[in-house]
Amino acid sequence: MSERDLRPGGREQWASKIGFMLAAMGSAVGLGNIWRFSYVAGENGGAAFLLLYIAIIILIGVPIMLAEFSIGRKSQSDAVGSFQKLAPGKPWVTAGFLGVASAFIILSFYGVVAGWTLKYFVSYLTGGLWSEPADGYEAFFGGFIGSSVEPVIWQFLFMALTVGVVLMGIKKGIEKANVILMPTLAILLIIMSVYSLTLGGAQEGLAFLFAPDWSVLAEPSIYLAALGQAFFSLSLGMGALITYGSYLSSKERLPGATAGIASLDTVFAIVAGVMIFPAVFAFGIDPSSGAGLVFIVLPGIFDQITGGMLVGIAFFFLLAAAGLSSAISLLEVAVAYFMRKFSWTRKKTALFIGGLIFLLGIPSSLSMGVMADVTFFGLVFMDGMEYLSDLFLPLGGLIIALFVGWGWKKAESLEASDFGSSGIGAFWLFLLRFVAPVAILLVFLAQIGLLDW
Ligand code: LEU
Repeated sequence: MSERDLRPGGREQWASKIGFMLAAMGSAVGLGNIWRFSYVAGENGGAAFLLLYIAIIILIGVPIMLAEFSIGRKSQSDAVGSFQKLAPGKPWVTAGFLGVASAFIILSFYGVVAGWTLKYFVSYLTGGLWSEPADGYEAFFGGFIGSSVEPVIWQFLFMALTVGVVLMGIKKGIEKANVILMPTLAILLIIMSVYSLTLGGAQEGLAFLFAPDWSVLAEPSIYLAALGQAFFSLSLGMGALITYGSYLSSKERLPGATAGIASLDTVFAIVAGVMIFPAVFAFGIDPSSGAGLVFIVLPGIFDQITGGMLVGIAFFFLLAAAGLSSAISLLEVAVAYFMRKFSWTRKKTALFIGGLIFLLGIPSSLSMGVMADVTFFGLVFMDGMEYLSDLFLPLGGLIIALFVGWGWKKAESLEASDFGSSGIGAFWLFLLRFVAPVAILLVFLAQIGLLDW
């Protein structure tokens, strides 16, 4: 890094506005849009879930995303340091600690799933998946994730890549990687969606995704699932966007960036749905079959396409890359915090924290096999970690909304967000002060069964 990249205080900055946008989009778009969105939507009834999800994005997700960017840019510090700087001695810093904890929790299992995508990429590359395995794609996937050693090796490789990029620093590492990969992934997803629609399950698949069966809304758990997925997919409540915002200079316009990032992320998820669900029905798979959905359905699609192995190579490469740009943002949360806290070098911090998170992820990987009987809250380890993130992220978001809505002076919030005195700024504050907190609280109450309807 050259001298010019550092400001007084020695922190880095994005090289350009587009670099920031791409990195934030890279954080948002990842396995969450494809792997997690499709299986959570599949488990929660499809279309009604999607509408609930979109409503949450607009009313809760977008306002909180802008709040996170505003906090980060204003404080020019990491997730914890931001609150300590902006509101010293106040309890708001809880949101920062929750963010760092969430980054650990999420990256631990995210690395496992991203490792699966690496395995699939390499299997396509080397011919292992060019034709359907003798006992089918489902058994292949089950056999792979259920084994003890191999998935952990892939998880290790993925974590090593993540650490490698974070080691290089935000500009050289994080900013560069996203420029080519993201648009390519978008194009491939669209092509695959169009193809998926020709497989014979188009009508059922589209109906599942777009024709709501409202009765599923009577199930209280759908609300936490949609809220948790919205936070996960937009990278909210985990400190990532505070941290990325802190590498911004004050020249940028935050509301436009926020709207762009949130829309893109949502479009990615919907296109992924259009790619997956028609194929799910064409192949007679149960949409609620869980976390393996894309790993079972997509190879089925590639199998039908002439030259499908090439598409398979490209797709799993891009999926792993999208996962990498998200994983980087998670690791950066923890690295930025510990670097400042203990005055460690970036290198030492990235290696140490990355190693710790890798170890924390091993039980998640094993919970697909030898540890399948070990449960907490009635869930296997990996599902338990996901459930914990469904709780932590909105909780962090709630505190952030209250902090910017009530903890800051109105003029301060409006200035930090670039809204100035515009009417839309007042509406944003209204969402942060009332709508988002009340909605999040209601979802929590519904989840613990205190809300009866
Ligand atoms: N937003 C990312 C995704 O959708 C995940 C996050 C945990 C960094 O994959």
